[in-house]
Amino acid sequence: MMRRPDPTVWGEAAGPFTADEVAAYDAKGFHIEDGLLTPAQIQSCWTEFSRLAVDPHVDASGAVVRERGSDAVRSIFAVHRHSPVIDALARTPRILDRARQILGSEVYIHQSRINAMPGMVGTGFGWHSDFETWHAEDGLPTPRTVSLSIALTDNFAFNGGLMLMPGAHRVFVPCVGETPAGNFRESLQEQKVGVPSYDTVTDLGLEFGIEQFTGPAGHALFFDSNSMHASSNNITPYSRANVFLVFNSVKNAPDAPFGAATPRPAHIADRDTTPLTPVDDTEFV
Ligand code: 6CS
Ligand code: FE
Repeated sequence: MMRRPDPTVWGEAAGPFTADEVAAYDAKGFHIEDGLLTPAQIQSCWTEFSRLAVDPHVDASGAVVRERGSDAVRSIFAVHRHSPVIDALARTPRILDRARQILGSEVYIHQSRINAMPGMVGTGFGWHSDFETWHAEDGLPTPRTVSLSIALTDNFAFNGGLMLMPGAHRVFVPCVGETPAGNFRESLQEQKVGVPSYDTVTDLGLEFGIEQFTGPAGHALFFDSNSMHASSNNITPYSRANVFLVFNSVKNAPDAPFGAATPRPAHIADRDTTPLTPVDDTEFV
């Protein structure tokens, strides 16, 4: 394990976050924003999710990942490409300006997805840092990247809500093992390569503790790309779905992968670094 040499908050750009919120994000590696979306906006996103989940064109593009051994949808990728509603969502000032404020520059979308955690059958994600994968497999040079997870359904402590280790984003955990060709086909269902050992997770958990993102639909979690996080299986009848948008700094454009032979497909790791331009807040309803 090594101390992260890079900042978490890049500079002192102005934006919607208060100084206290920025300081807490810097220290913990995440921030929960209550009521980021209105009920009507949540409904718009949900309608898009329902539409994309059965769109044969989206399925044929490879963007739909299903639960292992089941037809249940686990994730739909590149939703900002497939849905004008999600595209506008990412560019609403209350979201875009927060990403710019943290990263201190213009930003673009490195990855977008809707993660579904269907009731009874949804399976979680083991402990990992996203940056590990985005560095090794996608070639992002530094963790100048912020993720946003917006709850489209209520997130309870018991339906697979995201757990994070506050402060662990300041530690980088290099993971053992080579990246097999086409690793993403397996890792998006269950990640086995690029994850820390049980001993490492135990050490980090004892040092930093665990907090969980819970709250009603519309609540949102901003978190650092090197945050250590995981989710449990959803064995409850209450399905959980979140929109997940990853903003990368245009000053952190992807290079060749640092630990894989070939970059992942564009629907998983977008290489178009054109800065996002804002939309009028009222355009996204
Ligand atoms: O592959 C990705 O980009 C994301 N998904 C997984 C399962 N692990 C790394 C990262 O969070
Ligand atoms: Fe993750």
